[in-house]
Amino acid sequence: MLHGPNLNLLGLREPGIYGSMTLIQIDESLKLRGSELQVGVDCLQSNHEGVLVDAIHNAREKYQGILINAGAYTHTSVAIRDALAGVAIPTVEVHLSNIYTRENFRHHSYIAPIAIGQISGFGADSYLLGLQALVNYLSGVRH
Ligand code: CA2
Repeated sequence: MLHGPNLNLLGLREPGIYGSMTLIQIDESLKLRGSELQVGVDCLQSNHEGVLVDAIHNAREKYQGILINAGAYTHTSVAIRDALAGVAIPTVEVHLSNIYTRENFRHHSYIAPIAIGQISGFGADSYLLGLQALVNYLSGVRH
């Protein structure tokens, strides 16, 4: 699980847009659901694009899937998109808010075209839905 910039502020500010759960609580919920699904989940948050790019590179041969909320880098970062495409690890993009009902600049995602899929607008549930979707994909489950 990769969390992008400012997501360390979750639950501390702007609960109206992003909900009241903290990042630690979201990570705990992912690890718990992961254990129910019999997969391990490691989580990293960074406010720095290069740290996220390095983490994606380091995911090669260590992780089978990537769940990412790249935050504002979703809408700006060709580098993160290229890293994800470069390692070719199945990726699910998640967002707390519905990026399509917000400002126009949030409507475009550089990541979406190279992701398996995107889940946006379900608050903290987006992460759990994204994890389920990623595990289903990796297990070959199709609905
Ligand atoms: O809805 C999402 O998950 C976003 O990825 C969140 C990003 C935003 O730039 C994207 O357009 C959509 C912003 C994350 C900032 O999180 C904060 C949390 C609490 C207080 C302030 C910012």
